[in-house]
Amino acid sequence: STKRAIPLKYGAQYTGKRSDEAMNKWRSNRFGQFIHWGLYAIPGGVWNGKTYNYAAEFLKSSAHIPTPVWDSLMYQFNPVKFDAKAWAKMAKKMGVKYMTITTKHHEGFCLWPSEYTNFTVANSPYKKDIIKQLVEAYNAEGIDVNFYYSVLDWHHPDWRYDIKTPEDSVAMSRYLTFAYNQLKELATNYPTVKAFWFDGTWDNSVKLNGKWTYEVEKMLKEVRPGVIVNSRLRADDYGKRHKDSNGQLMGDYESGYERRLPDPVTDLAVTKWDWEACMTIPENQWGYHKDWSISHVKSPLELLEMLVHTTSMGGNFLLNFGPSGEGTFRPQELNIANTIGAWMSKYGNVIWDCDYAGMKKEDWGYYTKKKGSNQLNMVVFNVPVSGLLRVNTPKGMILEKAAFLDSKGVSLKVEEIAANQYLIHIPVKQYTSPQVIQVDYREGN
Ligand code: FHN
Repeated sequence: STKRAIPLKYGAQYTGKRSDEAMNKWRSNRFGQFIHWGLYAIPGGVWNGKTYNYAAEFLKSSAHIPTPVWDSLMYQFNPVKFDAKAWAKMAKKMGVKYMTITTKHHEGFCLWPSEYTNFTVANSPYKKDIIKQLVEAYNAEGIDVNFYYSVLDWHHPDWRYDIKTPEDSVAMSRYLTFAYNQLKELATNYPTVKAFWFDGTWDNSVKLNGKWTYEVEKMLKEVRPGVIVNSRLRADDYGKRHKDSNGQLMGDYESGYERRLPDPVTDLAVTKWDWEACMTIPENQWGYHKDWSISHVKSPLELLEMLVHTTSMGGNFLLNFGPSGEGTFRPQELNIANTIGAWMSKYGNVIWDCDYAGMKKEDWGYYTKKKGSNQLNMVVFNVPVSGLLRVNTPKGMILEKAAFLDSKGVSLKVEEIAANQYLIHIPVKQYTSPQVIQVDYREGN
């Protein structure tokens, strides 16, 4: 019984994984830095002496701040300590290969001098184009820059959450023209942009405009051939998001994993498409919040495990930073960048360009694998007290030798205990950071 495909005008623009050079590069990047920066960094979750625990970038809504009051924060935006080159150097040291910056978040404030609105950095005391400086500095370090863009806009008078009257429809289409123009402006004026990261597309007003999301994807790819668009942009003819009414992924990769990761045992379906997870360091804070004592703050080790976990399932890991209104990172963020960076400088090659290895998940950690190689990487987070690491191989895979990646090839004992079952023996001791073992294998019976 074949299910008849639903005819769609605004569904997926192609099917399957992209395999062009730009997409291969995006995929090989694996580790990225997300940056949420805007006017919300100035109050940092505190308004009239009161701390609001909800996400700092939502303070306008949590504290019921009228739009003109919020918007006047523009006249205080003056990040005197902002140094794009220092940010890029820190990112490089951390081991990221791309950076995604909020060109405009829900508040509507633009970090570039858009010709379509006055609500931009050009009219702040700071004046200078933040996006241009970031693109130049990060690109100079060999880091790709991607643009986050919120379609939802609390500043623009024509934005609508829903379309209930003909007037709403007229206003919203004016708004969508504005957003389309801004996106074209970004794609045109910053020619090295590699991807657009859409957000704020969940409201009915956007779902009723699947055609617009379709046209934006097309336009961006015409202006900037090879550019990559996340699934969050898209809605189809029937308002279905991410995947169209025929179940096909829209955009170039799936971007639904936010502050959570797919399960490495039960969610292996994700290995069939491209995807990216985004993660905060504290619980739900993307923009700068003055008080991080209100939530758990993830340790460098927890975040490193998430990065490896993501790589092991063929995804990209986008780790968020929320710089202050002055343009600085907090000590916890610097510590995370340094600690992960130290590990990446030794072991980055088991992350970049690596993918799902097709192996059964084991309790000691995660496998990654470089495409086309005959070598498995084992990233070990939980060392068994026995020092024996179990490896179950699929039929036809024979393990030949194993060694710690940084041991200059000193072999570890590989014991075959049954068909397709091995134990790798490692010294019993206290390990202070996740170890990497490389295993050579061959095909055979
Ligand atoms: O509301 C936003 C939030 O502030 C942040 O930008 C995240 C990042 O994925 N996206 C939205 C929530 O899904």
